[in-house]
Amino acid sequence: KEPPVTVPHVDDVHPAWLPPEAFRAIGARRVLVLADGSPLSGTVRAEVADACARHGGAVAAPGEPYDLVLALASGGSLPPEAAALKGPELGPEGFLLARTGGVSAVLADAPAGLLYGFFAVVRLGEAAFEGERPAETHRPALERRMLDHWDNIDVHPVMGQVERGYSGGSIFWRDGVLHEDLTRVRAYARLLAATGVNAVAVNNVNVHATEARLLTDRLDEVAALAAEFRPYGIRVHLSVNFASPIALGGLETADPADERVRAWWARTTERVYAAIPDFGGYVVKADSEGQPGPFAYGRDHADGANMLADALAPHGGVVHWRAFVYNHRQDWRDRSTDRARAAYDHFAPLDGRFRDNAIVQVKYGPIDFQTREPVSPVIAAMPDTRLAVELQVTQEYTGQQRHVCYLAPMWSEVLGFRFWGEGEPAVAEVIKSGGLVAVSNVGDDRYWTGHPLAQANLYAFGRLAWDPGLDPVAILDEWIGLTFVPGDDEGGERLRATLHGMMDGSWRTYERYTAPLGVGFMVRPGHHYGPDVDGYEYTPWGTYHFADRDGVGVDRTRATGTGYTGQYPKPWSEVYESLAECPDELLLFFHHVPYGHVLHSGVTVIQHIYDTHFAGAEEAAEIRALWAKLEGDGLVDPALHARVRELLDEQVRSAEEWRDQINSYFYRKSGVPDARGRTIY
Ligand code: GCW
Repeated sequence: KEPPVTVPHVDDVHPAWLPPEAFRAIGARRVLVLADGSPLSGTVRAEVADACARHGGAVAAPGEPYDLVLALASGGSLPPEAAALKGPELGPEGFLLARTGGVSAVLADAPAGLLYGFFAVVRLGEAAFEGERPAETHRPALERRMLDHWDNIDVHPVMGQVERGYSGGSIFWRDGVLHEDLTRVRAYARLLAATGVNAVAVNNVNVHATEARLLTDRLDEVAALAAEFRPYGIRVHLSVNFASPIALGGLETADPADERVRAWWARTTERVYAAIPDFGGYVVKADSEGQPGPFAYGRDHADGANMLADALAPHGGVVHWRAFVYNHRQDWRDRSTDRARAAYDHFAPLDGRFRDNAIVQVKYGPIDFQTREPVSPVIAAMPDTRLAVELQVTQEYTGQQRHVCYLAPMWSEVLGFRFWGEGEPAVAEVIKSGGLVAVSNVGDDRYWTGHPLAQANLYAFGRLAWDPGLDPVAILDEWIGLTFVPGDDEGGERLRATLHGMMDGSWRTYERYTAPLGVGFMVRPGHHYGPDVDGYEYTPWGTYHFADRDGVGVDRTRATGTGYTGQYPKPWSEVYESLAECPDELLLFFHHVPYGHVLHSGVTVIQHIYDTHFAGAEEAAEIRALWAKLEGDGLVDPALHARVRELLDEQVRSAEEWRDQINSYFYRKSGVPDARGRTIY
């Protein structure tokens, strides 16, 4: 039997969007919980008790009066407010929320729904206890809402402990062992549950020697982490190395068709489930950037994924098989190879061949988490496959948590993109059964995410995965309310307005001062921070811009280029193919154009480059100025204010560096001066 849940509170760590004050509305009231003996119900009871103990309310005993009731619909003697709500099926995670006759009610079919309903009331705060509220049904749009950690146990000589991590070390491991005190992991699980996340993969998809052993002799560490996530409804997944049968099993092959290999995976997986009965499954990066995979044995990715799916199926697990497969050793002289084509070319022909419990996990764009990419055509090409889309909450290419860059507007565009045109399904509908995955931005930093404002990206990811239709600005407003608890007075209004002013448009600001018009990259090779226009131009990585004295951009048309536009269904295959119709923001992703080419906006490409780079750097300075005005007025914690101020100095410096390098580069290539005569070097 599980020990009773205690609500985790960690000293010296920022509470993110769950500060004690966020629980005031609930905690100051009388709350009745009618649930079962499950661990998740225990969590709901513990949360209610914790909030009430802190804010002077009370856990109501049956028969006592109450202001809020949280009830399982299956419960025998429902009070009238809850009984009246009974009706639609809510599913394993859904809930109903209503308020009638002075009582607020949450009704759920299962304990997870009750937990999500509890956090919905937390989000509403006082509003949950005002007036009347007609019954609203809430169900997650996507079955699995998952964060992938790129954490290593050891500190990798090049990538550090957390690959592409900008928030310190891992919250799971330190000095080669699991953290002794895992309260922080529990607190993380709680934060995630409050956004709706229900799955976490704990280790890097580049599975090095030490981390490979999490599957076998270090499995107890995964079990210990699962025990922290479980009380908040989150299942743990593990990244595994495709060659494990060789490295860990003593076999000489990892061929998915070899019976000994299949038997090894079956046995190993059985042991995993013996230790972690609710284990989620495996995540695999195969035949990608040096990771082993099925190609070595003349097999394809369906063969590889299905082998693991078969090992997991008897236990109800899934394999997330990543579609990020491309040749990272291409010859830059070879114009016929286009990295953007790779995932589709490898995976689209395999549609229909994947098992039901194999999920193909596709990065949102065809290249690699750039600030602006078209949506990956793989998502439209595999109707008979469960697909998950992968986003990057960690800001590898979007400012590395030194720049303010609120990414929800971009994610919302991706999720709302309609491959088959207006009136046809959006991406969010295509991935219903596969889910949404993102690389986490969390580390052992005091603020969890390095940049305190980068917490908003983590929060927004969970909220969008639950409901892709939410408005990113409204999500941000919710996050501000929970995190900073601004009052209804002038100060509170000012704080809210300042954060919106800094963050609402910050993704577009970042886009303006970095690589122009969807061409991508132009970052320093290796660490990927800051500008280096030609850094990747003559490398094997397949990320080129092809700028010369006459023009810039990648010709991906069917007519004269790599043919990538042909991977889209209509209307987009035509829209992207057409120089006249291609949206400005993606022009250089699809076309190579002369500098004098006139955009829909009416300016030439070269003038657009100058204008946006001057504007972007200016906007970065405005963001800093907004924050500076809050200094010393007591609206935000001084330590948090100082951390953000320092980072904003770096953002402004970096934005100016981007502006000057990009502008100088294109001025020198093209010889075309800025129409407005501003300083270019
Ligand atoms: O964006 C790239 C990163 C790699 C990462 C890879 C991937 C985990 O630069 O660090 O490796 O993508 O997604 O597999």
